Parts: sequence; structure tokens; C-alpha cells
Amino acid sequence: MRVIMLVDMDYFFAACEELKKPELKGKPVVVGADPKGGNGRGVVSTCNYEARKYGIHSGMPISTAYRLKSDAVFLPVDEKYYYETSARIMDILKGFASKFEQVSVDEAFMDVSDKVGSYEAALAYANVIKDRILSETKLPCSIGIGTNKLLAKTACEAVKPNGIKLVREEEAKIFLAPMPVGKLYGVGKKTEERLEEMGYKKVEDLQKADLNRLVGLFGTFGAEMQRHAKGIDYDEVSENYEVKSIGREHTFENDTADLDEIIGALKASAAGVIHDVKQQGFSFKTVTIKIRYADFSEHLKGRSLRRYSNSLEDIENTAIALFEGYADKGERIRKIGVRVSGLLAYSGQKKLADYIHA
Ligand code: TTP
Ligand code: MG
Ligand code: MG
Repeated sequence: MRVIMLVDMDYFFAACEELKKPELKGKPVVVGADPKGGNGRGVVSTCNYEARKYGIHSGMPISTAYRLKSDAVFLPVDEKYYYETSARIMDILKGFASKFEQVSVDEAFMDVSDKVGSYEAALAYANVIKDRILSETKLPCSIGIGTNKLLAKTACEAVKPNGIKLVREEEAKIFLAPMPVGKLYGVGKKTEERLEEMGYKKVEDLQKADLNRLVGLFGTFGAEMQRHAKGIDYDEVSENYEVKSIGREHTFENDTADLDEIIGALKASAAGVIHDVKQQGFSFKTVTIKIRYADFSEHLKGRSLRRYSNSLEDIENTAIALFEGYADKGERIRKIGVRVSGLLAYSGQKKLADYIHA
């Protein structure tokens, strides 16, 4: 049987702050922009569960958070510390997985099918993982378990914080049925609104929906949504992200909207990427840029070339074109990166199949 886990750290940035300063424990802690006595701009990155009791949440304007609880502890984002902590966590998790896919700073999918042969064994294994993370980092996490990524992710969200939840295949439909459609894996804000307009409010409504109507409205995505609503998801945990792409990133000393500075950073990253590409004997098909704005939101934009390439010029030109075409110019940027994927080992036949991008 296939067994997938999703591990997600609880209130991650705020939990890291509590680790640094244990005296914060039990108090409402908000990490994000400077509230400046209620006049601050910018948003909440995250907050601990004490602060969530007052209605504060990620993405909320910091001024609103201040209005809700002005005597909460407000802290700036210490990105470097969180990413170092994240790397330690991911290293521990990797050791437990046959296939591993990190999906964000505090979250990863693990395929553990080879490690456990039953649901009971999966639960026991999740307990071991959770205990190991806690004993080595002193940080709490939640783990969702299912026969696919969708169920693992949804189970994790349902059990947060500090929990483990298993959804068996035969329970999936009932588990998902009462959720609002917006909770369904892969459904964003726009799709949610559209679904609601069409009368699909709960996942249950999607389960029962006429497939032809859904496909008429949303194309093949409509069919996928109905599969998801029923708890069916064929997506594999995609391993070897590191091998399948080569990237470099640059974090600015101070968040910046200066175009010369940003283009300079893109070029420097491209130079680093081409160095690694050549050293490892690859050519590439796709160039992607990643922009992290000052509010920590991230944007990825990629473009495939017509042919495989290993030239610096192709990386630079594509990266700059992507930036100029898609970036929210004027917004301050914290970090920018360039990545190439669709790699082909052009020198010889070594493990060719391992490197071709799925
Ligand atoms: P999440 O895992 O979404 O949230 P969380 O870990 O803070 O809380 P939960 O217990 O619900 O999992 O995000 C991980 C980190 O990413 C979070 O600690 C801070 C950062 N982040 C932002 O900076 N802005 C955002 O809008 C979100 C959602 C997260
Ligand atoms: Mg989290
Ligand atoms: Mg997360």
C-alpha cells in the first residue's frame, strides 16, 4: 500500500522565536512587519496560537493585528535563523523517507510506503518522527497520513497544532465531504468563488456534481477537482528536486525595489548557475526565477527554451525577460533567485533517466 505523510511545523516562525527566547512561551507572539504603534505597513508573517485566539493570522495587515491585541509581543522576521532551523528539520525528515519533497520552509511530503506495511505501523512511525523532531529541535509539528498527498495534507491541516492524523482510504469521502470547497487541495481563491457561484459550496457538492458540467465549466481541472473531492490523487512525491534543477539565490542586504540592483543580482545568480551546470555536465531546457517580496510572498515564473542549452546568455536573457514581464515592479524584494531545470546529462549516458525532468 502507498503511505504518504505531510509534516508541517506548527506556527513555525513564532515557534522559532519562542525557542530563542523561552520567556515568550504562553504570551501572544506576532512575527512580521513593525506595527509602529498601529501605523505600521506590511503584514503578519505568522503568530503563535495564543495570538490566534484574538483573531490574528498570517497575511493580515500588521495594523489590524495591533488593533486586535496591542500588547502582544511583536517581533521582526529573522529569516536567516528560520531557514537554518528549517534545514536541520529537513535533514532529519529525509532520513525517515524513501521519497522526500520539501514544499515550503516548514513542510515536506514523505513517501514511507517502503517503511511501513499497515496503517497501524504508519501511525507508530509518525509518532517516532514527531518525537525525533521535538527532541532534536524542541519544535512541535503536525503530521497527516494518507494513501496520497491530498489526504496527507488535508489530514495535517485538520489536526493542527501538535497532532497526528491518519485518514484511511475508505474514510476519505466522509472526511472531506463537510469541508468548504476552498479547503480542497489545489483550489485557490478565484476557483473557490467560481465554484460557489455555480452552487458548489461544500466538497460534498463536488463529489455529487455532474462530471460533464464540471468539465464544461473548468475543463480537465474540473475532472481533477472531482477526483480530489473523492479523495483520489495520483500525484507522486517527487524526489531529487536538487538533482533535477540547479539554482542560486541572492538575498539583499536591505529589501529593495532598485532595478539595477535587482538585475545585477539576477546576473550574479545566473553566473553561479552556469558554473554548476557546466561543472556537473548538464544542459537545461527551462529557466525559472523566484522572487520573494518583503512580505515573504513568493512568485515563481518559468519559461522553456526551444532547445537544450548550456549558455550563460540564455539564462540571463530569459531571467531578465521573466522579471521584466512578470514582476510586481515597485514592490520591495527581499530575495531573488534563478534556477534551471529539465536537465540533460549531455556528457555521456550517466544515469540519464535520473536527470530528465518529469
Ligand atoms: P505555515 O505552515 O502556513 O504556517 P505556520 O507554520 O506559521 O502555522 P501552522 O501551525 O498553521 O502551520 O507557514 C510557515 C511559515 O511561513 C510561517 O511560520 C511564516 C511564513 N509565512 C509567511 O511569512 N506569510 C504567510 O502568509 C504564510 C502563510 C506563512
Ligand atoms: Mg506550519
Ligand atoms: Mg507550512
